[in-house]
Amino acid sequence: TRVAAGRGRLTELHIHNRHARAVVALQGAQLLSFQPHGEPDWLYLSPNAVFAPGRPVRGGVPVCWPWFGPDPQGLGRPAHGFARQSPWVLRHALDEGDGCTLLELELTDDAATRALWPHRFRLRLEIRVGDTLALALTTRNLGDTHLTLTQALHSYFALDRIEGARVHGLDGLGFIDQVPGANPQGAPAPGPLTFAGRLDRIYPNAPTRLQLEGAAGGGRLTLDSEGSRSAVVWNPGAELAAGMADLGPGEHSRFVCVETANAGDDVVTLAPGAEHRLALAIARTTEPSHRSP
Ligand code: TA6
Repeated sequence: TRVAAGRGRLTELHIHNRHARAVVALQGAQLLSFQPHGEPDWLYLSPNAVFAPGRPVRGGVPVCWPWFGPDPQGLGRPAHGFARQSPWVLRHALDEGDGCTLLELELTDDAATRALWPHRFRLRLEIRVGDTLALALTTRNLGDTHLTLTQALHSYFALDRIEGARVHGLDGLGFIDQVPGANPQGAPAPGPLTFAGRLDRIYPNAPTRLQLEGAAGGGRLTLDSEGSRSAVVWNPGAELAAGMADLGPGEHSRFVCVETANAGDDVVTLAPGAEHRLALAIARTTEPSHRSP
Protein backbone atom coordinates (compact mmCIF):
# COMPACT_ATOMS: atom_id res chain seq x y z
CA THR A 1 0.00 0.00 0.00
CA ARG A 2 1.45 3.29 -1.13
CA VAL A 3 0.37 6.80 -0.15
CA ALA A 4 0.43 9.01 -3.24
CA ALA A 5 -0.35 12.58 -4.20
CA GLY A 6 -3.69 12.14 -5.89
CA ARG A 7 -5.68 14.10 -8.40
CA GLY A 8 -6.67 17.67 -7.47
CA ARG A 9 -4.70 17.92 -4.22
CA LEU A 10 -6.38 14.83 -2.78
CA THR A 11 -4.23 12.18 -1.14
CA GLU A 12 -4.74 8.67 -2.47
CA LEU A 13 -3.86 5.20 -1.23
CA HIS A 14 -2.76 2.84 -3.96
CA ILE A 15 -3.13 -0.85 -3.18
CA HIS A 16 -1.58 -3.51 -5.36
CA ASN A 17 -1.59 -7.07 -4.11
CA ARG A 18 -1.70 -10.61 -5.46
CA HIS A 19 -5.41 -10.30 -6.28
CA ALA A 20 -6.21 -6.76 -7.33
CA ARG A 21 -5.43 -3.09 -7.55
CA ALA A 22 -7.47 -0.47 -5.72
CA VAL A 23 -7.38 3.28 -5.16
CA VAL A 24 -8.84 5.01 -2.10
CA ALA A 25 -8.99 8.79 -1.55
CA LEU A 26 -8.36 9.79 2.05
CA GLN A 27 -11.04 12.41 1.59
CA GLY A 28 -14.26 10.60 2.36
CA ALA A 29 -12.40 7.26 2.65
CA GLN A 30 -13.73 6.98 -0.87
CA LEU A 31 -12.86 3.86 -2.81
CA LEU A 32 -12.33 5.11 -6.37
CA SER A 33 -11.24 1.96 -8.14
CA PHE A 34 -11.26 -1.79 -7.57
CA GLN A 35 -9.78 -3.91 -10.28
CA PRO A 36 -9.00 -7.60 -9.83
CA HIS A 37 -6.13 -8.65 -12.10
CA GLY A 38 -7.36 -9.44 -15.60
CA GLU A 39 -10.74 -7.77 -15.09
CA PRO A 40 -12.08 -4.30 -15.84
CA ASP A 41 -12.78 -1.98 -12.93
CA TRP A 42 -15.89 -3.02 -10.98
CA LEU A 43 -16.49 0.62 -10.07
CA TYR A 44 -17.43 3.58 -12.23
CA LEU A 45 -15.55 6.86 -11.83
CA SER A 46 -16.83 9.70 -13.97
CA PRO A 47 -14.33 11.05 -16.54
CA ASN A 48 -15.65 14.47 -15.47
CA ALA A 49 -15.36 13.91 -11.72
CA VAL A 50 -14.08 16.91 -9.77
CA PHE A 51 -11.18 16.21 -7.43
CA ALA A 52 -10.89 19.01 -4.91
CA PRO A 53 -10.82 19.29 -1.12
CA GLY A 54 -14.34 19.60 0.25
CA ARG A 55 -16.06 18.55 -2.99
CA PRO A 56 -17.76 15.16 -3.41
CA VAL A 57 -16.22 12.95 -6.11
CA ARG A 58 -18.62 11.41 -8.67
CA GLY A 59 -18.04 7.68 -8.65
CA GLY A 60 -16.50 4.84 -6.69
CA VAL A 61 -18.08 4.30 -3.29
CA PRO A 62 -18.94 7.57 -1.54
CA VAL A 63 -19.87 7.15 2.13
CA CYS A 64 -23.16 8.97 2.79
CA TRP A 65 -23.25 9.71 6.52
CA PRO A 66 -24.80 10.76 8.97
CA TRP A 67 -27.77 11.36 6.73
CA PHE A 68 -28.77 9.94 3.39
CA GLY A 69 -30.20 12.39 0.84
CA PRO A 70 -30.99 16.04 1.44
CA ASP A 71 -30.50 17.64 4.87
CA PRO A 72 -33.31 16.04 6.95
CA GLN A 73 -33.76 19.23 8.95
CA GLY A 74 -33.68 21.55 5.93
CA LEU A 75 -30.86 23.61 7.42
CA GLY A 76 -28.89 23.80 4.18
CA ARG A 77 -26.27 21.28 5.25
CA PRO A 78 -24.66 19.15 2.50
CA ALA A 79 -26.70 16.44 0.76
CA HIS A 80 -25.71 12.93 1.87
CA GLY A 81 -24.00 14.26 5.01
CA PHE A 82 -20.44 15.42 5.45
CA ALA A 83 -18.39 12.22 5.67
CA ARG A 84 -17.78 12.02 1.92
CA GLN A 85 -16.08 15.40 1.77
CA SER A 86 -14.26 15.22 5.11
CA PRO A 87 -10.60 14.30 5.57
CA TRP A 88 -10.29 10.80 7.08
CA VAL A 89 -7.23 9.23 8.68
CA LEU A 90 -5.64 5.92 7.69
CA ARG A 91 -5.37 3.81 10.87
CA HIS A 92 -4.04 0.54 9.48
CA ALA A 93 -3.01 -1.06 6.22
CA LEU A 94 -2.43 -4.75 6.84
CA ASP A 95 -1.19 -7.35 4.40
CA GLU A 96 -3.10 -10.47 5.30
CA GLY A 97 -1.69 -13.96 4.93
CA ASP A 98 -3.92 -14.80 1.97
CA GLY A 99 -2.56 -11.90 -0.10
CA CYS A 100 -5.51 -9.61 0.74
CA THR A 101 -5.06 -6.09 2.05
CA LEU A 102 -7.17 -4.70 4.88
CA LEU A 103 -7.40 -0.92 5.23
CA GLU A 104 -8.98 0.79 8.18
CA LEU A 105 -9.87 4.47 7.87
CA GLU A 106 -11.35 6.66 10.56
CA LEU A 107 -13.27 9.90 10.99
CA THR A 108 -13.93 11.31 14.44
CA ASP A 109 -15.83 14.40 15.49
CA ASP A 110 -14.05 17.74 15.59
CA ALA A 111 -15.14 21.38 15.62
CA ALA A 112 -16.06 21.24 11.91
CA THR A 113 -18.26 18.14 12.23
CA ARG A 114 -19.87 19.33 15.49
CA ALA A 115 -20.82 22.61 13.78
CA LEU A 116 -22.84 20.54 11.29
CA TRP A 117 -23.97 17.73 13.59
CA PRO A 118 -23.60 18.15 17.36
CA HIS A 119 -22.55 14.61 18.28
CA ARG A 120 -19.41 12.81 19.40
CA PHE A 121 -18.66 9.77 17.28
CA ARG A 122 -16.08 7.47 15.80
CA LEU A 123 -16.71 6.29 12.26
CA ARG A 124 -14.57 3.51 10.80
CA LEU A 125 -14.49 2.12 7.31
CA GLU A 126 -12.76 -1.19 6.68
CA ILE A 127 -11.94 -1.98 3.07
CA ARG A 128 -10.75 -5.49 2.23
CA VAL A 129 -9.09 -5.78 -1.16
CA GLY A 130 -8.81 -9.33 -2.46
CA ASP A 131 -10.31 -11.16 -5.42
CA THR A 132 -13.55 -9.96 -3.84
CA LEU A 133 -14.25 -6.63 -2.18
CA ALA A 134 -15.62 -6.07 1.31
CA LEU A 135 -16.56 -2.81 3.01
CA ALA A 136 -17.73 -2.32 6.59
CA LEU A 137 -18.77 1.03 8.04
CA THR A 138 -18.99 1.09 11.84
CA THR A 139 -20.40 4.02 13.79
CA ARG A 140 -19.78 4.29 17.52
CA ASN A 141 -21.65 6.80 19.61
CA LEU A 142 -19.06 8.46 21.88
CA GLY A 143 -21.55 10.94 23.32
CA ASP A 144 -23.82 10.64 26.33
CA THR A 145 -27.14 10.98 24.50
CA HIS A 146 -28.83 8.82 21.87
CA LEU A 147 -28.15 9.63 18.25
CA THR A 148 -29.99 8.70 15.07
CA LEU A 149 -28.60 8.49 11.58
CA THR A 150 -29.23 7.31 8.05
CA GLN A 151 -26.42 6.28 5.71
CA ALA A 152 -25.35 4.49 2.55
CA LEU A 153 -22.43 2.91 0.80
CA HIS A 154 -23.32 4.72 -2.43
CA SER A 155 -21.61 2.26 -4.81
CA TYR A 156 -21.30 3.25 -8.49
CA PHE A 157 -20.94 0.02 -10.51
CA ALA A 158 -19.42 0.13 -13.99
CA LEU A 159 -21.64 -1.18 -16.80
CA ASP A 160 -21.08 -1.96 -20.45
CA ARG A 161 -24.40 -0.22 -21.16
CA ILE A 162 -27.41 0.63 -19.04
CA GLU A 163 -29.78 -1.24 -21.38
CA GLY A 164 -28.08 -4.50 -20.37
CA ALA A 165 -28.28 -3.88 -16.62
CA ARG A 166 -30.63 -5.91 -14.42
CA VAL A 167 -30.89 -5.88 -10.64
CA HIS A 168 -32.11 -9.19 -9.24
CA GLY A 169 -33.64 -9.60 -5.80
CA LEU A 170 -36.05 -6.66 -5.71
CA ASP A 171 -38.80 -8.36 -7.73
CA GLY A 172 -42.26 -7.64 -6.39
CA LEU A 173 -41.12 -5.31 -3.62
CA GLY A 174 -42.62 -1.92 -2.83
CA PHE A 175 -40.38 1.12 -3.02
CA ILE A 176 -40.25 4.83 -2.37
CA ASP A 177 -39.96 6.60 -5.71
CA GLN A 178 -37.58 9.54 -5.33
CA VAL A 179 -37.96 10.88 -8.87
CA PRO A 180 -39.46 14.38 -8.58
CA GLY A 181 -43.12 14.38 -9.58
CA ALA A 182 -43.55 10.61 -9.35
CA ASN A 183 -46.01 8.97 -6.96
CA PRO A 184 -43.78 8.29 -3.93
CA GLN A 185 -45.46 4.91 -3.40
CA GLY A 186 -43.91 2.98 -6.27
CA ALA A 187 -45.94 0.02 -7.53
CA PRO A 188 -44.18 -3.35 -7.13
CA ALA A 189 -43.36 -5.05 -10.43
CA PRO A 190 -42.43 -8.65 -11.23
CA GLY A 191 -39.07 -9.65 -12.68
CA PRO A 192 -35.62 -8.11 -12.42
CA LEU A 193 -35.29 -4.35 -12.35
CA THR A 194 -34.39 -2.81 -15.71
CA PHE A 195 -33.56 0.78 -16.69
CA ALA A 196 -35.41 2.84 -19.26
CA GLY A 197 -34.82 6.40 -18.08
CA ARG A 198 -34.28 8.13 -14.77
CA LEU A 199 -34.76 5.83 -11.80
CA ASP A 200 -34.24 6.72 -8.12
CA ARG A 201 -35.71 4.35 -5.55
CA ILE A 202 -35.42 3.39 -1.91
CA TYR A 203 -36.48 -0.21 -1.26
CA PRO A 204 -37.33 -0.24 2.45
CA ASN A 205 -37.41 -4.04 2.78
CA ALA A 206 -34.63 -5.28 0.57
CA PRO A 207 -33.16 -8.79 0.91
CA THR A 208 -29.59 -9.14 2.12
CA ARG A 209 -28.49 -10.47 -1.29
CA LEU A 210 -28.87 -8.59 -4.58
CA GLN A 211 -27.28 -9.38 -7.90
CA LEU A 212 -26.28 -7.00 -10.65
CA GLU A 213 -26.34 -8.45 -14.15
CA GLY A 214 -24.65 -6.54 -16.97
CA ALA A 215 -21.71 -5.26 -14.94
CA ALA A 216 -18.62 -4.41 -17.00
CA GLY A 217 -16.66 -7.62 -17.51
CA GLY A 218 -19.69 -9.90 -17.69
CA GLY A 219 -21.30 -12.34 -15.27
CA ARG A 220 -22.97 -10.92 -12.23
CA LEU A 221 -21.84 -9.05 -9.18
CA THR A 222 -23.35 -10.53 -6.03
CA LEU A 223 -23.92 -7.94 -3.32
CA ASP A 224 -24.34 -9.25 0.24
CA SER A 225 -25.21 -6.76 2.93
CA GLU A 226 -25.38 -6.73 6.72
CA GLY A 227 -26.81 -4.18 9.11
CA SER A 228 -29.19 -2.82 6.48
CA ARG A 229 -32.85 -3.29 5.64
CA SER A 230 -32.95 -0.79 2.78
CA ALA A 231 -31.37 -0.64 -0.64
CA VAL A 232 -31.19 2.31 -3.00
CA VAL A 233 -31.00 2.07 -6.78
CA TRP A 234 -30.17 5.12 -8.87
CA ASN A 235 -29.55 5.93 -12.49
CA PRO A 236 -29.95 9.57 -13.59
CA GLY A 237 -31.11 8.77 -17.14
CA ALA A 238 -29.78 10.53 -20.25
CA GLU A 239 -31.17 14.01 -19.74
CA LEU A 240 -30.16 14.55 -16.11
CA ALA A 241 -26.69 13.05 -16.67
CA ALA A 242 -26.08 15.29 -19.69
CA GLY A 243 -26.85 18.35 -17.56
CA MET A 244 -24.64 17.37 -14.63
CA ALA A 245 -21.21 19.00 -14.87
CA ASP A 246 -19.46 16.00 -13.26
CA LEU A 247 -21.21 13.43 -15.48
CA GLY A 248 -22.01 14.51 -19.05
CA PRO A 249 -23.75 13.26 -22.19
CA GLY A 250 -23.93 9.47 -22.40
CA GLU A 251 -22.42 8.85 -18.97
CA HIS A 252 -25.72 7.56 -17.53
CA SER A 253 -25.21 4.48 -19.68
CA ARG A 254 -21.93 3.56 -18.01
CA PHE A 255 -23.04 3.04 -14.40
CA VAL A 256 -25.76 2.19 -11.96
CA CYS A 257 -25.75 2.87 -8.23
CA VAL A 258 -26.93 -0.06 -6.12
CA GLU A 259 -26.52 1.03 -2.53
CA THR A 260 -26.47 -0.76 0.79
CA ALA A 261 -28.25 1.66 3.07
CA ASN A 262 -30.08 2.59 6.20
CA ALA A 263 -32.47 5.00 4.47
CA GLY A 264 -36.14 5.97 4.58
CA ASP A 265 -37.66 4.46 7.74
CA ASP A 266 -34.57 2.29 8.22
CA VAL A 267 -33.04 4.69 10.74
CA VAL A 268 -30.17 3.66 13.03
CA THR A 269 -30.52 4.66 16.69
CA LEU A 270 -27.45 4.36 18.90
CA ALA A 271 -27.45 4.56 22.69
CA PRO A 272 -24.37 6.09 24.34
CA GLY A 273 -21.41 3.78 23.74
CA ALA A 274 -23.30 1.62 21.21
CA GLU A 275 -22.17 0.88 17.67
CA HIS A 276 -23.69 -0.15 14.38
CA ARG A 277 -22.01 -1.95 11.48
CA LEU A 278 -23.17 -1.60 7.88
CA ALA A 279 -21.36 -4.02 5.60
CA LEU A 280 -21.21 -4.96 1.94
CA ALA A 281 -19.38 -7.86 0.33
CA ILE A 282 -19.11 -8.00 -3.45
CA ALA A 283 -18.09 -11.00 -5.54
CA ARG A 284 -18.30 -11.76 -9.24
CA THR A 285 -20.20 -14.86 -10.24
CA THR A 286 -19.91 -16.21 -13.72
CA GLU A 287 -22.86 -18.56 -13.56
CA PRO A 288 -25.15 -18.61 -16.57
CA SER A 289 -27.68 -15.82 -16.28
CA HIS A 290 -30.73 -18.16 -16.40
CA ARG A 291 -29.92 -19.28 -12.86
CA SER A 292 -31.77 -16.49 -11.10
CA PRO A 293 -31.39 -16.10 -7.34
O1 TA6 B 1 -28.75 7.61 -4.13
C1 TA6 B 1 -29.51 8.30 -5.04
C2 TA6 B 1 -29.33 9.79 -4.83
O2 TA6 B 1 -29.74 10.18 -3.57
C3 TA6 B 1 -30.07 10.48 -5.97
O3 TA6 B 1 -31.25 11.12 -5.54
C4 TA6 B 1 -29.05 11.38 -6.61
O4 TA6 B 1 -29.16 12.68 -6.27
C5 TA6 B 1 -27.74 10.74 -6.19
O5 TA6 B 1 -27.95 10.12 -4.96
C6 TA6 B 1 -26.48 11.56 -6.22
O6 TA6 B 1 -26.42 12.52 -5.23
P1 TA6 B 1 -25.24 13.57 -5.22
O7 TA6 B 1 -25.46 14.42 -3.99
O8 TA6 B 1 -23.96 12.79 -5.15
O9 TA6 B 1 -25.35 14.35 -6.51
